Amino acid sequence: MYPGSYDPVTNGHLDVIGRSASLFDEVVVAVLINKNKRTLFTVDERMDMLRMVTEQWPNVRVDAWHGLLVDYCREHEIGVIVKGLRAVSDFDYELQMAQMNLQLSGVETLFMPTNPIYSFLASSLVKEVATYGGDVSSLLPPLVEQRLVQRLAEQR
Ligand code: COD
Repeated sequence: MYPGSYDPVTNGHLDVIGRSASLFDEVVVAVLINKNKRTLFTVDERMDMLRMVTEQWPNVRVDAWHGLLVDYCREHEIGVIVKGLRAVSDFDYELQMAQMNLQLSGVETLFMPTNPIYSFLASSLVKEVATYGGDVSSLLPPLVEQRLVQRLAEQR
């Protein structure tokens, strides 16, 4: 299970998905629905982009979930959550969640260190740069970049 907001999916996410796909028989990439968080793309749009950019990995499945992650894992008999770590700043919160999830359900969390070329990369930063017309083409799959530019233009 590799959960996230994926608003939108970036090359940093894809790097973790590809590496996970070579480690596990099956990888579920789940868009976690958080009603308190304003997103640029709907859940369906985020899932659609994820499906298209993960086509190359037949063992990757895309889904969405509202609620506790461990409940999804329990329902689908998933024993491992993968989280990407970019910097020490990610670690504090991720450690707390990993320990809570272990306590709640026995599901383990594996931390996958970011590929250094993507260590600065976050969906929120990409959106900010693109909003002001910056070039984000090296940070996103082409299809996602297209949709991001289009969505931002619609909002202007
Ligand atoms: N390189 C490597 N990893 C990256 C990169 C990058 N450049 N960018 C992001 N990542 C990792 C993130 O660290 C994260 O692991 C994952 O990719 C998804 O990133 P985002 O930004 O799309 O998603 P987040 O951080 O908003 O997602 C937070 C979750 C939804 C995963 C988290 O809140 C969660 O697990 N919620 C479930 C609800 C729940 O069970 N709550 C109780 C927890 S104890």
